Amino acid sequence: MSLHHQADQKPVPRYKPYNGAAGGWGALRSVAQAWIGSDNALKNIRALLKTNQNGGFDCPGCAWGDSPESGMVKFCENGAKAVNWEATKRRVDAAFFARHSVTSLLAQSDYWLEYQGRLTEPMVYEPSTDRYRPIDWDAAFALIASHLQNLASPDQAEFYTSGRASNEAAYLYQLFVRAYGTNNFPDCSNMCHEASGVALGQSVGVGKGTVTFDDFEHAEAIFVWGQNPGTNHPRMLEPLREAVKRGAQVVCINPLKERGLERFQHPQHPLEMLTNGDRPTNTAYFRPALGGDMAVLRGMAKFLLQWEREAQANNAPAVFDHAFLNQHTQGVLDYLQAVDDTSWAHIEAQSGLSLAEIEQAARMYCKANKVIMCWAMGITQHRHSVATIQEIANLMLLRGNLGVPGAGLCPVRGHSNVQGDRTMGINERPPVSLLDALERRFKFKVPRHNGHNTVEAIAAMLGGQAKVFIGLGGNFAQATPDTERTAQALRNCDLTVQISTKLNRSHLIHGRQALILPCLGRTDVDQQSEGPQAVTVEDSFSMVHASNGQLQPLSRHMRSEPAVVAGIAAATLGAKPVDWNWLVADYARIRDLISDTIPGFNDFNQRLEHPGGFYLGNSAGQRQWKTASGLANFKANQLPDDLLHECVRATGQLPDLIMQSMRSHDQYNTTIYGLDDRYRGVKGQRNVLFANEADIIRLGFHPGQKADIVSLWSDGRERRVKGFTLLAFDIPAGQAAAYYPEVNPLVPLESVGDGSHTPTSKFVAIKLEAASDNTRIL
Ligand SMILES: Nc1nc2c(c(=O)[nH]1)N[C@H]1C(S)=C(S)[C@@H](COP(=O)(O)OP(=O)(O)OC[C@H]3O[C@@H](n4cnc5c(=O)[nH]c(N)nc54)[C@H](O)[C@@H]3O)O[C@H]1N2
Ligand SMILES: Nc1nc2c(c(=O)[nH]1)N[C@H]1C(S)=C(S)[C@@H](COP(=O)(O)OP(=O)(O)OC[C@H]3O[C@@H](n4cnc5c(=O)[nH]c(N)nc54)[C@H](O)[C@@H]3O)O[C@H]1N2
Ligand SMILES: [Mo]
Repeated sequence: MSLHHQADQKPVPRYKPYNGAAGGWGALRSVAQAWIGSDNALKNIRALLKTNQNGGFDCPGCAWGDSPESGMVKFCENGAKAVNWEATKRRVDAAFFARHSVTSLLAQSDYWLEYQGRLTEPMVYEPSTDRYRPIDWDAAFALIASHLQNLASPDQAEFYTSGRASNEAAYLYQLFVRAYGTNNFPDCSNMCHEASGVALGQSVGVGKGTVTFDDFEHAEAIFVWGQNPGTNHPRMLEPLREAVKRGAQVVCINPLKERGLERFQHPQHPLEMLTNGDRPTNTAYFRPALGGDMAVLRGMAKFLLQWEREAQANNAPAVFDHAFLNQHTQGVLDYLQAVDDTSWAHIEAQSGLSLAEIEQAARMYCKANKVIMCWAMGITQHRHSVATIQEIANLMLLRGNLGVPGAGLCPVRGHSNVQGDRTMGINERPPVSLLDALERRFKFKVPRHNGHNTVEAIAAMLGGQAKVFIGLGGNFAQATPDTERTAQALRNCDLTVQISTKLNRSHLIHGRQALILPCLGRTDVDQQSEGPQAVTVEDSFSMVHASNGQLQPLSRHMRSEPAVVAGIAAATLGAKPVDWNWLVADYARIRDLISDTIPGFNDFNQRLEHPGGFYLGNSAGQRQWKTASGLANFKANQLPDDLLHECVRATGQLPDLIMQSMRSHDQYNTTIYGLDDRYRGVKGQRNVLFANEADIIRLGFHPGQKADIVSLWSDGRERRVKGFTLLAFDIPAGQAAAYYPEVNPLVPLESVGDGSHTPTSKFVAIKLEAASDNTRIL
C-alpha cells in the first residue's frame, strides 16, 4: 500500500506483534513503498543517494553523525522517509487554499494536512472568507515590519526556531532578533535536550556531547539510556552492532523492549538479509520505572563506592580513577556523602529495578575501561532530568570516562541541526561572551536580559504580554504541551507568521492576522543572485559540514530561510546593522560574520572545503573544564523523595498510571508519515494507549476497549483525550505509553523539568475513564 493510498482510505486498525529484526527487509520494503507511492520516485532516489555524501545534502532526519572517512552510502529507512516527504511534487498553492476554508482544514488530521504537499507561495489569512489568499513577499515583509515596529517593547514578540534551520539561517535570525531588541528565542530544544545542555554545562563546562564517531569504535561498553535508535536514530544501530561484534557491551536502559535495540539487521549487508540472520544489539536490557533512571545511576554509584572501599581494604586495584579525580575534579567527597546518604531501599523503590539488576549494570560499567553513555528523550523530558544527567556525569567522572578515546558523554540530539542552531546563538539565555562578540562586531546595543523559552513564550502569549509570534520552521501548535492553552495563546496574538515547508496545524491555529511563508527545504537547490548556495549544519558529534540542495524547487515563489529572514529584517530595520540583502546573495558572507563572532569558526569558508567537514572540538573531551572552578564538578544532588509532582498530590487522587509520550516508527515529530508502528506491531491507528494487561483489567477495562485519558494537575482544568484504544503490551506495571502529539493536550504547561523548563512529556499522571466520544476538540 502506498502513502498515496493511505491518505485517502480509512485505515483498518490492526495490532500484531512484530517478530522480525529492526532494519533489514522490513525496512527496505517500507522505503520501497514510500518511493513507489510518491509521485516523484526517480528524482527521490537520485536525491537520496546523495544524502550526507560530499556535494549532496545533509539528511533532514536526525542529528546522528557519520564517519567522515567511510565511503558508505549513508541513509536509513527513516532518513529516506524524511527526504521523500520533503521532495513531493504535490503542492499546497493558492488554488488549494481557495478550495478549503481554515475551519474545514482544522477538521483534517495532521497526517492529511502535511500529505497535501509543499507550500508554494506566501499567503495571508483573510478573516472575511476564513481562507488564506496570496500576498506578495514585499507586502508580507511590510506587514511583519509594521507589527514589530508598533509593539511597545521588542519583548512582546516571540521568535521560535525548529532544529532544521541551517547555521546560516539561524545566525541571521538571531542577529536580526537581537538587533530588533529581544532575546525571546523559544525553540524546539527547550522541549528536547535542554536539560542536557544545562546539566553538562554545570558539570563539565560544555553543554554538548564529548564523543566523536570514532569513539564508538573504541568503547568497551556503550550504555543507551531512554532512547529508541531503531526508529529515531537508525544509523546509530550500525556502530552498536559493530561494538557487540567486537565483544563490547551494549547496555540498554528502557522500560520498553524496543525492537531496534534488541535485534538488528543492516539493510546493506545482503548476506545477513538472505539468511535472515540478525545479531543482538544489546547484551543487557534493564527496564526501569519511568523517571527511575537517577535512582538506577545512584545505585550503580553506591555499588562502585562499596567495591572501592573493599578494594582499599584488600589492597586490590582501585575502582575509582584517583589520578583523574585528584587532577581534574572537585566535589567528589560531597558527592560520595550524598551516595552514602541515599538508602538502598529508596534506590530500589524509585528505580523500578531490583538491586541485583542494578548491581549487574554497575559490574558491566566497571568491567569496561572505556565507556560511552548515550541518552535521549527518555532521560530529558522529566522533572528531574538535570539531576539525572548530572548523575550520569558523576558516574562517568568516578572512573575517568571522559576525554579519552572510546569514552565520554553522548546526548543524542534530535533535529538534524538543533545543535548548530544553539551554537549560532538561538538561545533565550545567551552567554555574555556571545553578546559581547555581537556588540563588538556590529556596534549595536545588544539586549542583555534573558528572553522567553517555549513554555514562557506560551504563558506570555496567553497572558497578553506577547502579541507577535514568528516561527522559523516547526509546528508550535502541536509540538508544545497543553494543546488547548497553546492554541489559545496563538489565537491571542495580533500576528502569527509561520516560515514552513508543509501545511500543519500551526497555520490553522493563528493570530488575528496570519502569514504562511513557504521556504526551501534541505533537498532543494538554493539559488541566490550570486549562484547556488550551500548551507551548513552541525551534528551530535560537533562535526560541521555543508549541505547542497539537489532538487529544483517546486515553485519560484518559495524563498530560502536566510532570504526570508533577511526580508523581514530589512523591512523592519533597514540596512542595519548589516546590509541583509547583500548578505544573502552569497552565504559565504554570512559565514564570514559567523567566523568573526562564534568561537571555533575561524576560517569557516576555507575549512568547509575539507571533505566531510570539520570538527568544532569539545573542551571537556580534551579534559579542559570551562566551569567556574576550572575543574569538572561532581554534583551532589539529592535523589528526589518522590517522583510525583506536588500538583498531582494536591488533587488528592492517585494516578491510575504514569504515561510517557513517544514517537512511532512512522512519524517525524508532528509529521505523521503513516499510521503504522511496525516494530511495536501497531497498524492503522495512533490513538492508542499501551498498558500492561493486568493494569487494564485492574482498572476495570479490557484490552481493545476504548477509554478517555484524563491527566492530573491541581489547577482545576480538565485535560482529556477521548476514545483511545487500550493495547495490552509488554510494559512494566503501572506504566503506560502513547504517541506524541496526540496526547500533548494531557501535558500541563506548568509541569516542567527543574532547571530546564522542559515539559515532562515522559511522565504524565493519568486516570482512565469510560470513553465518551472521540470527536476532535480543536
Ligand atoms: N524517524 C524519526 N527520527 C527522529 C524523530 C522522529 O520523530 N522520527 N525525532 C527526532 C527528535 S527531535 C528527537 S529529540 C529524537 C528522539 O529520539 P528518542 O529519544 O529515541 O525519542 P522517543 O520516541 O521520545 O523515545 C524515547 C525512548 O525513551 C524511553 N523512555 C521513556 N521514558 C523513559 C524513562 O523514564 N527512562 C528510560 N530509561 N527510558 C524512557 C521510551 O520507551 C522510548 O524508547 O529523534 C529524532 N529523530
Ligand atoms: N508530548 C511530547 N511532546 C514533544 C515531544 C515528545 O517526545 N512528547 N518531543 C519534543 C521534541 S524532542 C521536539 S524537538 C519538538 C519538535 O517540535 P518542532 O520542531 O516544532 O516540530 P516538527 O514536527 O519537527 O515540525 C514540523 C514542521 O516543520 C516544517 N518544516 C520541515 N522542514 C522544514 C525546513 O527545512 N524549514 C522550515 N522552515 N520548516 C520546515 C514543516 O512545515 C513541518 O510541518 O517537539 C517536542 N514535543
Ligand atoms: Mo527533539
